[in-house]
Amino acid sequence: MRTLGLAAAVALGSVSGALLGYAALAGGDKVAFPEGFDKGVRYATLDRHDIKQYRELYAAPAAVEAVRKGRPIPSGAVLTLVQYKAQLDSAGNPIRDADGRFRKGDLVAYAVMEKRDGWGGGYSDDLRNGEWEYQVFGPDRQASVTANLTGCFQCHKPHAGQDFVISLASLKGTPESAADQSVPAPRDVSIADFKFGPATVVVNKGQPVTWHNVDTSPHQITITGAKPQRSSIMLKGQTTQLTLADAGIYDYICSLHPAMRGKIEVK
Ligand code: HEC
Ligand SMILES: [Cu+2]
Repeated sequence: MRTLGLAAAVALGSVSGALLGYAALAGGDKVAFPEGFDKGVRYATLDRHDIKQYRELYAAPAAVEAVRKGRPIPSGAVLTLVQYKAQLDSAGNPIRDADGRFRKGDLVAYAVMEKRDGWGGGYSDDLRNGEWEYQVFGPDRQASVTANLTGCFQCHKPHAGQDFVISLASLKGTPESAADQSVPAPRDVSIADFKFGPATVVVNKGQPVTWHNVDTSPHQITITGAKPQRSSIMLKGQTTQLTLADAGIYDYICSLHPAMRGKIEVK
């Protein structure tokens, strides 16, 4: 009985392996767990209100420096996005620390993207993300067997103009000293269920505000008042940024759904 079970498992394994190979989507197997990722630069820390997660993003100094200086991201770059549950209060709302940031709860997963010369050739043009491959690792640091890696390619694809990265791209043109803010000010807004979260975001002059649209509906940011500005339209999964040069409090709406309102405080 035992032997039979083992034989069946082996046979099943080889069948699914063959299927993956056929679909040419086994590219994630090229990505190994990024041992020592936390020795690199933590280039961003994010609160994701929409999914109640706290996230830390890491990369090697060379990749961060390349983006700062407007150079291409080098081959061999590995970006590690560590996802944690936010700690919740009894009402199910994220608990915040003194700086207004979410508190780190249980580790959920490591999402990794890695770029190497010659990678990516196996994908169709409508899916390919340059030379990047994606993988997800569980808290045990083993590759996930359930992750939808095609979804990674689809959602990062609209960011082709900035080599498929989103948070890392916002470092372009920033000085090195900005890297060391281990806990940068919250300046990321999620759009979920036709709401901006947080409703008020605080940034420094010249520091971009980033909106992530996780709704199925498109949205577009319009800053109203004396110095109007309008962002690009974000489809599901897309991100947009606006930068304000002067201190003040700015109201904004979604131009497609004007009942959606938010505020930006520029210091
Ligand atoms: C719904 C759209 C969406 C999907 C699907 C998605 N991502 Fe992302 N990804 C983002 C956004 C938005 C960011 C910016 C940071 C954030 O919001 O957490 C990001 C950032 C990243 C980063 C950090 C790079 C950077 O932008 O600086 C990595 C690594 C990453 N994603 C890996 C993955 C992997 C692996 C998958 C597939 C399992 C995946 N992503 C699927 C939207 C997506
Ligand atoms: Cu809208």
